[in-house]
Amino acid sequence: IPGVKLPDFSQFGEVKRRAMSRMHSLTADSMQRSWLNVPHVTQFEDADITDLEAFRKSQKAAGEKQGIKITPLPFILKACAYALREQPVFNVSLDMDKREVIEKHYIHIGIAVDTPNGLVVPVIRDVDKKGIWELASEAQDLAAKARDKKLKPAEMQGACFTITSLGGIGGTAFTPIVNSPEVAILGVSKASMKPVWEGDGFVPRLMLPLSLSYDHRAINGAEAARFTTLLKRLLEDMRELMM
Ligand code: CAO
Repeated sequence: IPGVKLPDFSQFGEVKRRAMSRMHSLTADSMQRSWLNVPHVTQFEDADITDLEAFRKSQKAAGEKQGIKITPLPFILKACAYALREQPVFNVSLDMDKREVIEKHYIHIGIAVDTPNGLVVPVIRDVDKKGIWELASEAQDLAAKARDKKLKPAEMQGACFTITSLGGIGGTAFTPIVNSPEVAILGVSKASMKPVWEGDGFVPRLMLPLSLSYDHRAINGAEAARFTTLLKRLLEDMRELMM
């Protein structure tokens, strides 16, 4: 592709050049690789997490006793693991050279962590086999390690799917870039109170915006809509996860 030609910026004002960090450089390459190789589509959904949030808040004190901060993230991890199991077409990679689909029979999920040095994606292994406390604790430990630059390479490898949550920051929706060779990524934005029609009137409900970007070579729009619909159902009523 044609490169972007840089003008001499100093003709417009004062400038300073600095070297990219290694992490910045690697992230830039991998973003461009995914963006150019993967035909992206993003599917949006809002999940009503009013009940889930009430439950989460009721568990906060119990979490503090164990030194675990419980956020919506472990619940979203659990719901994604269930959805990946239900819809295995999301748990594949494509080998386009051999025209093969590689199915994965494990569920490891990456979580994007914002650090002062850039974006890092540690991986939680076997999410389907872990409970909410374990997932909350592991996410918290991995995020802390990421921020302290203490992650080992193996802790950043092997993800089947990624969750990128900007929910603690803000925004109503975004279109994440698939972390190729994975074929889908879930973006989570900040939950907010919205009026929801309930048959005879509007009621205030806490709505969580979800943005699922996927590789359209591996996944069709109908499958993506089924995936986000399932995630919505699970986040609105987690009882299905216990069955
Ligand atoms: N809606 C509303 N509030 C939310 C929320 C959401 N979707 N998600 C988290 N929150 C709340 C949490 O509950 C917490 O509030 P309380 O202390 O009152 O419970 C607060 O926001 C901060 O949460 P957090 O960000 O510390 O924790 P987390 O588990 O939600 O996220 C992590 C952890 C590591 C994903 C996050 O810190 C992070 O780094 N996010 C950025 C990821 C990123 O940069 N993505 C972009 C990648 S592409 O450039």
